[in-house]
Amino acid sequence: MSPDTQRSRKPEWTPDDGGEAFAARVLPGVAGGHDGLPSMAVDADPSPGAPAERPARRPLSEDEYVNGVLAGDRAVLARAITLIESNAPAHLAQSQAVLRRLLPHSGRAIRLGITGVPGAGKSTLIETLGLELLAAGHRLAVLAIDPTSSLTGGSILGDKTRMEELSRRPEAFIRPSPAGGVLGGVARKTRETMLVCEAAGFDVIIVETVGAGQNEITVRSMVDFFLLVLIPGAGDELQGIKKGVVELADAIAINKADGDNRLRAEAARAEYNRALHYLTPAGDWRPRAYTCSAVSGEGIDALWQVIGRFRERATESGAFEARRRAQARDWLRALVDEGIRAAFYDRPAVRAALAEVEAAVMDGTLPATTAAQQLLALLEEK
Ligand SMILES: Nc1nc2c(ncn2[C@@H]2O[C@H](COP(=O)(O)OP(=O)(O)OP(=O)(O)O)[C@@H](O)[C@H]2O)c(=O)[nH]1
Ligand SMILES: [Mg+2]
Repeated sequence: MSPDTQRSRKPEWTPDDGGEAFAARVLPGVAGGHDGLPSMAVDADPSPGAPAERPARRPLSEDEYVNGVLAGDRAVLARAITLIESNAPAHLAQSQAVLRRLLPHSGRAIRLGITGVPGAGKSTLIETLGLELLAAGHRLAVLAIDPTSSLTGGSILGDKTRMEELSRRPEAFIRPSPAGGVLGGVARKTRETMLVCEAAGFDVIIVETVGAGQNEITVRSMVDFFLLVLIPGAGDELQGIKKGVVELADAIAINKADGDNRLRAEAARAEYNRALHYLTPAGDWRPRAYTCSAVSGEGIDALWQVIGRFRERATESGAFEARRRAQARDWLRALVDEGIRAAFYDRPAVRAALAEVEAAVMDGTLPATTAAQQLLALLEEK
């Protein structure tokens, strides 16, 4: 395989007639071999070079997906995620059937969301924390939502190199979420991927997202604990952090608290603690700011302990389960909303009238409220 095709290739499961219905491309992980072992990067089929032993494109049956995932078979897990990521209607039916059977086996992991501006050190922090977690016997899945990759083309690969050691470990699974398509699509795929990873036995799931507006809210809606990673010495404005995002956080990590940065990190921590103090906590959990260094590892263990305390307390109070139940309900409603909207705009009568009504509103000849009423009245039409 040439280096180029190795960098980005269609998922191995892609059917020949799948065309561009597949938003995802599979990137291989960091090449293995440093220790003489094959690469453990597993979002790609581990045997792409061995078609003789394993027919590469044989579609898997529903049973094969379910049993493979439950057995923790990484190749099947990767293919199940590829199935979930497919935008083809036929694949949706199969992925939903698989998911339905896996659902009873999901839910046992702690789900962490990690957000922060580009370069805050999220991936480095995940690498450091992740290696500690593996040492403690956990199994970790990292799902990276990368909204910028369709523009830069390289961010995901960068992420994988920053989680270099983690991506080589068999107890870890790193999977970039496809950036293409609508946000709702990313949300569905990430959420369902998370469930499948849980069914495969991963007991810690981390969703990494770049702080860029809507993403945080989407990730917040699918995780138990939301960690905001900031760096010292930059104001909120500079860090591109929307005011509301601080309010979503269950904890703030001031990263890069090392070398010359230590004092500034301490000052930032104090400042954020003051800010957090004025926010009304949602339950009995009071978010606080901490300093850490993803590079030296200082403070990372303490962060994990904070997460552990949160889980313990929220489980005891029932808030943990209540949050998950509310998330599931909200997700259902969001899907229904999306479906209604799509069905509405798809109606022939709406399609016929829309441009003209919109033009009238833009020209200022028709009030928007009246226009909306006119369009919605088309729902009555057969
Ligand atoms: N000094 C210092 N540098 C760090 C620390 N954590 C990360 N870095 C460096 O900061 C840069 C960005 O780190 P990443 O982990 O890639 O940051 P990120 O938030 O994942 O970035 P994106 O995924 O691009 O949004 C890298 O050069 C890291 O080596 C830290 O604790 N201390
Ligand atoms: Mg990153």
